Amino acid sequence: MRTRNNIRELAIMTGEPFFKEKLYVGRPNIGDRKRFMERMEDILDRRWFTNNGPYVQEFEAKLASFVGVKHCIAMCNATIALEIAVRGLGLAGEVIVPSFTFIATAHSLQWQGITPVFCDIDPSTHNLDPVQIEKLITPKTTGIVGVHVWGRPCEIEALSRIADRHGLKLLFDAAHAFAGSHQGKMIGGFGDAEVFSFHATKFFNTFEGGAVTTDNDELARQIRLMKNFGFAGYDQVDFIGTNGKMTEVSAAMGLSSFERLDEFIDVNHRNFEHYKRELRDVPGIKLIDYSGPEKFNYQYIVIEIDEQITRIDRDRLVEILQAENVIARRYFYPGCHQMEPYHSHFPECGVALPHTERLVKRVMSLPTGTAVSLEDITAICGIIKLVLSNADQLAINAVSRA
Ligand code: T4K
Repeated sequence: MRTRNNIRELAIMTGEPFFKEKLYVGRPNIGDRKRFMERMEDILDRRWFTNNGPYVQEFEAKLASFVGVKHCIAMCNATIALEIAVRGLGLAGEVIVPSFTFIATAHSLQWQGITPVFCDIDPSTHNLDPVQIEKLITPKTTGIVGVHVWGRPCEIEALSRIADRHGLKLLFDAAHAFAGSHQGKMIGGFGDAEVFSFHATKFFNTFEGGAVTTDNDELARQIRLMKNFGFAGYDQVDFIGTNGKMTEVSAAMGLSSFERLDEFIDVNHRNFEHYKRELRDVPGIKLIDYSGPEKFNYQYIVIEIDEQITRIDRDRLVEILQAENVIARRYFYPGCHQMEPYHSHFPECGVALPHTERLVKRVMSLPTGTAVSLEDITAICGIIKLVLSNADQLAINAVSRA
């Protein structure tokens, strides 16, 4: 098998990129093409493209049953789904969220004039630290948005207890967590509602898409109206709404992907186990684990770099990998609190987020999914090991050299 044997061969030095084609985090998985194309023909024949069409209805029913909830409302993406869920739950004032998340979690609040109050994470789980949440509750707090980062569930019971004790709403951003479980129950059925993303880069995609799942009948009724401008009938608007509808084409992709769900998860799992084997004995590299009796989708391969041990920092490693066409990503650098408008609103906020600040400098995501083979993973890990065993020569990055 082809490998890198010498640092002189690295693309960052004198060599050509190891991979001719770029390997991405989030290369879309594609379900059964034939079934998708058949559905496309159907859509064209029926001339029903959006507005709660038959494929959207079928998609919602399949997902509700899979997740084990009464209601699944499909949407055009998870960001709009979050915004609508936030509005449907009546959140206002201040809402507690992690900073260690994709910016959409915070924006879905700020977009509606609600202040996201950033809470630190537990460094061992990368999820909200319940102990820190309690310290941030004020008379203005109306809710908590927990994020199941990398698809690993938040401390759901602890968050639920805090929400109950303080009369707060509890929403989960489950963008990463479709097909996962917690204590034997599928993610999607916790809190007041949960929101999934089916963006192209998610292991289960509808091109763009998302959904709110809930067991709350009244909330579901409102969310359904809100995602369709508030229309309750042809000429009747009941309250303010937006356009969050999923198209038939997206639902057709979702149904075709759903038929291949097990296969996508098996490939992700296989890739994860291979990364785990390859990186097992590499000092200073910790692979985020998915273990235990629960279901996971294994869609994020995330490593933490302990620079004290590796003697090379995360950014330099990303730079070296990207030169080899391994497009590793620094999710979620630099943390929402360091991005605008939040950085200007709360310039000192980082002081209260020591674990977030530390983690955003240490983590990177590596390519996986059906577009990545075991040989690719062996080669990626081979490059990482070569770099680490020559860290002293490679540690200085282009900026420092200049
Ligand atoms: N909450 C959380 C916790 C989230 O992580 C997200 C989204 C959301 C909410 C909001 O969900 P949506 O509104 O998007 O449904 C990506 C995704 O765009 C985003 O959906 C995702 N999280 C986030 C973690 O990652 P970017 O800005 O890194 O995407 P981008 O365009 O760089 O894509 C990543 C790589 O994937 C590219 O380098 C190339 C490859 N790619 C991408 C697309 C779109 C392809 O190969 N084919 C494609 O079609 O955010």
